[in-house]
Amino acid sequence: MSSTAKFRKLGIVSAVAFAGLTAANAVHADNWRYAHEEYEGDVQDVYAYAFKEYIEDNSEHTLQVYRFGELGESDDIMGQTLSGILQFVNQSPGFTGSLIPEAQIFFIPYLMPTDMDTVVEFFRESEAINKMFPKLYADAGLELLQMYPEGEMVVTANEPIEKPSDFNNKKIRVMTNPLLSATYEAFGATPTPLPWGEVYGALQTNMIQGQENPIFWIESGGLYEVSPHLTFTKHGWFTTASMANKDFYDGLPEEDQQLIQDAADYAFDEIIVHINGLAEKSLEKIKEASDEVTVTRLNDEQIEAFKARAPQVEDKFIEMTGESGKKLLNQFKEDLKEVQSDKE
Ligand code: 6CS
Repeated sequence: MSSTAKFRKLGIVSAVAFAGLTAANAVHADNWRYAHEEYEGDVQDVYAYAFKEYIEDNSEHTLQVYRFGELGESDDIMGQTLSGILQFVNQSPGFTGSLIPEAQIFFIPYLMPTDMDTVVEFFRESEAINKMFPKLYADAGLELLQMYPEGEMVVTANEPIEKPSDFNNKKIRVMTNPLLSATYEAFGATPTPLPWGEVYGALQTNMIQGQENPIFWIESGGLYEVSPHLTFTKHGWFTTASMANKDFYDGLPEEDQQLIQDAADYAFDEIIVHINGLAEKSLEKIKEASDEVTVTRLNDEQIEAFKARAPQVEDKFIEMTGESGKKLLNQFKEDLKEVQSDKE
């Protein structure tokens, strides 16, 4: 073969190899879809964009983020994830509780501590969160990536709430899981389960007289405009979770699974920084925006009156979840004891 012919052949071989490599890269560069339940700049959005940043900085993949309303309500984005239209979803146990009853554990009042350092350590270290929940989510077709806190729950109502009887004859909106209804029943209210999209209008038209949410959401969703009396009851934290469709996740190469886990860890760390001081800043914004708002912080004695009603909700949780819920609750309590003793 002449040298020109040799070079021509080498050129063809390289072109084929290059085309092959490009094809391999192209196959590997996917565009994944991720939906969450909140608006621009809210906690779940900050988490989603940190997750996206990590994925895009460390791979050829891209991530498209959809916010609240772009693809429907929380239950819609979960349905789309389970059917494989979306690869990732962020849904809060407040809604997932109707699919995975054990996820309702976050609605047993006064189970979680309210001080942020303890809560954060609990999410990082807890065996119930990091070992038991992934199995429960897997049984529902979901790869649980991260559970994380968004903020302390605060009640808003048409009047300040100081004692359980102040809840009498008030319809209080709850997310759509039955245990949260049991909590508000125990507190003396009439629980009204509603998807997020209906809450502002229902408060505005007095179809409901109150609701609960973390302060940043009360500010960003403008809830204080239509429900101006804020009460810090210290009964729980708003928790949420990021997850993937399990079939999609299981079908990925190990390298991509690791990338996703690392992205979830990265986003968790970003969120812990983001929520530090967020409630205080949001409360300041609310006070600046409205003269009507009142803030009630229950004292220990007032809290006791609500706390005394928690055991009946715990019983209800066991009734709804059986052995599996009992085991989870025991582990949850053990994990909490451990992080609390670390803090002493
Ligand atoms: O109350 C709700 O339904 C909403 N609350 C928050 C903090 N995030 C999303 C959720 O849908």
